[in-house]
Amino acid sequence: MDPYAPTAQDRFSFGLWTVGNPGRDPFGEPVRAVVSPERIVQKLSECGASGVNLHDDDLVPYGSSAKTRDTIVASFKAALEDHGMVVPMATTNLFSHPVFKDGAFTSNDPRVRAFALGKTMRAIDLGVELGAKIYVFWGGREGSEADACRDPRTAIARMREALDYLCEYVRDQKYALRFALEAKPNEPRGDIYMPTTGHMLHFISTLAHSEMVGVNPEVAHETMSGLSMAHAVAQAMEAGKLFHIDLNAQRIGRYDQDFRFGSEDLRQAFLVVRLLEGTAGGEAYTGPLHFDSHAYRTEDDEGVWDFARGSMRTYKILHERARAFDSDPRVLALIAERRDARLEALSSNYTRAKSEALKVESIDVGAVAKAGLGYERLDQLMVEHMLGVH
Ligand code: DIG
Ligand code: MN
Ligand code: MN
Repeated sequence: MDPYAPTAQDRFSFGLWTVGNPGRDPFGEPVRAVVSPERIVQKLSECGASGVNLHDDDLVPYGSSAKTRDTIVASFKAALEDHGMVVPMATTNLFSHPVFKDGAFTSNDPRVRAFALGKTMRAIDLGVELGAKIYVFWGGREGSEADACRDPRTAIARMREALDYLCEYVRDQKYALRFALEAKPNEPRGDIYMPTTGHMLHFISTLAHSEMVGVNPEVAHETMSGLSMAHAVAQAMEAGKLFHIDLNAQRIGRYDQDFRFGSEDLRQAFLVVRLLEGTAGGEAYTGPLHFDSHAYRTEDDEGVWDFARGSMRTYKILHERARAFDSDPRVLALIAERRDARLEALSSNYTRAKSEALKVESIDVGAVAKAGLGYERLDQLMVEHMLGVH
């Protein structure tokens, strides 16, 4: 039995747009045929994934009649049923149609903002109908090039107004749905508002129903900003706001590559899996593990499923390596927390007396400054565990 074969318990999911990506890019036409949603469901099930996600337009082409919509949805539901697949997450395409060329919720045109709200509510209805419990908002066009076009504060206020409105809609409809905001620094806009997970975490705190709203950090997007995905994930987890996650791979300073998970910065991938799975002792993430990525444009249909299988295998291999790393006595000794009950008591839960005592406390700073921390040994052990030496 392959120890790295994915199972339904792994909660792996892919968007219709990921394994259905036909290989079009800004400089070339599609290289692969369009794959039907039903075949995607079947093939993902065969690969061992358990979830399939969608934008509204991925399943129901924009402009379809109500009758066509219902026929498409019925066929998709049958495929989900036949192959034992679920829909953990849904989202809205608020970036392809030309009407969104200057944004959706942050557009200067109230007609666009109204249209975007209507389209999103219909897409929320579809997602809930398919069983989604998480709704992602990636504001791909919510940004600018000619920055004098609007005060960024107005953009933030419009985004807040839209999300508060949509939270009210979900509450009014009594949907069991939570929102996850996905940050990206740029592309397709010159700059995208609220460009990192950190920006989103603050923005969420300003919403009327912030308890319903979390984040969906993506490896590629934090990396594009030159930031640590592991730190973004950790801050989201610490805030109780990691509602979803987009796993892929990315080289800094490049366009949004959305490569196969683990195919670029393997250290970051290892550290992210270590956090998500809680192998170092922290609380684990129990939400969907979504691979928002696609096969290289060089690949044929079979290569697409190599991509999907590789994404999940790498995750499971890194999970096993993180478990081994965090149970290695040498590692445990090196990261054992130094304790000093007296100083810790003085340094927490402020009182006037504690402050006066700390101000005159004598610490042997020379000894502390001289002591080596053993991080070379620790990091070498991490690298060796990642390489499967131990
Ligand atoms: C891009 O990273 C975005 C869109 O693919 C989608 O809206 C979101 C959901 O994963 N990620
Ligand atoms: Mn991306
Ligand atoms: Mn994404």
